Amino acid sequence: MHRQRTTFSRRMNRVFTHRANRVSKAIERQGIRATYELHDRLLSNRTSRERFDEAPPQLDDLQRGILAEVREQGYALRSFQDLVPDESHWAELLAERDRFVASTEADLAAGGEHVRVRPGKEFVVRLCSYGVELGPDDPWFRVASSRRLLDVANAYLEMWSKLEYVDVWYSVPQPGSAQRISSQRWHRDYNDKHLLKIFLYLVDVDENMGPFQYVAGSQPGGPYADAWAWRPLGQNYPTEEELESRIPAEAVRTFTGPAGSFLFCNTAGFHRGGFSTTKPRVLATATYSSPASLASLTVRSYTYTGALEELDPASRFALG
Ligand SMILES: O=C(O)CCC(=O)C(=O)O
Repeated sequence: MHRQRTTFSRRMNRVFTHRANRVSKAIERQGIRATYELHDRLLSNRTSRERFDEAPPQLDDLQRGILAEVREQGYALRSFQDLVPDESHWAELLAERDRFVASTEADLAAGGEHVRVRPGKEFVVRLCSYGVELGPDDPWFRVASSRRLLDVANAYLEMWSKLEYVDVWYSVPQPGSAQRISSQRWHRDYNDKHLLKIFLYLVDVDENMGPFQYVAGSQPGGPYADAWAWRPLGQNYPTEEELESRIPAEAVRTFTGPAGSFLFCNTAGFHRGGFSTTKPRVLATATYSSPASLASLTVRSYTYTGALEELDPASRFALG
C-alpha cells in the first residue's frame, strides 16, 4: 500500500487544521458576541424592557432592600423565612432535600453511575440538570417562579427576565489534596451580564464545605467591574493568584451560614464555591437572565408542566 502522506505533510496538516480550528473558533466567538450585543441593544431585551416599563412591579421594603444591595455590591443575603414565612413551605423543601440526598448517596455508594452530573463538573450532583419537566408541584420551582422572586429579578434587570435554570445541587466532598477546578475557581459567568442568581442553603455551610464566595463590587457597574471585565463568552477564569493580587482581600465575601441562608447575586461578577473537603454542601439554585442571554437564546433547563395560559404575562414570559 502507498503511503498517502509524508510525515512532513502530516505535520503541516496538523498545523493548518489547528490554525483553521482556531480561526473558525475566533470567528464563531465574534459572531456569538455580535449576536449577544444585537439582542441586548435592539432585539430581545428592548422589547423586554418596554414590557417591564409599561407596568413595573410594586415592591415591598424587603424586596426593595434586596434590589438596592444587589445593585450596590452585587449580592444581598437574607433568610428564607424572611421571604417565605410559611413554615410548611420550608418543611417541603427539607423533605425534597432529604429525598435527593438519600438517592444521591445510595447512587454514589453504588459507583455513581446514575447521578446527574455534567462533564468536567462531576463534583456537583444535580437533582434536575437539563431536560426535566417542572411545575407548581415542585417546592423549589414554586419559590423560584413565584412573583415575589420574579419581581425582584425583573426589577433588578429592569426588564422581563427568563427563569432559565432551576435545580438543587449536592457538592461531593473532595480529598483535601484536590485542586480547585471549574466553578470552584474564581470566574465570571459567561452567558449574560443581566443576570440574577439565587442560592438557598439547605444545610448549614461552614468554611470547609465550599461556601459560595463573591467579590463585592465586581458586578457590572461596580468598582471591580473592569478587572477581567465581563464579555459574552469571555475568558473569565484568571488564576487564583492573579485575582487575589488585583482584588483586595476585604472585597471577598464568604457565605458560611445556616440552612435557610438565601443569597441573591449577579454572577457576572466574580464568584466561586462548592469546594467542600468535609461534608456535602446542599443548596437550591435558580437563574434569571435576560432574553439576550447566550444560554436562554439556546436552552432552558426545564419544560414547564403547568398551564402557561393561566399565568400572568410576566410569569408566562419567564417560564414559557
Ligand atoms: O457552587 C458554587 O458555589 C459556585 C456556583 C457557580 O459558579 C455558579 O452558579 O455560577
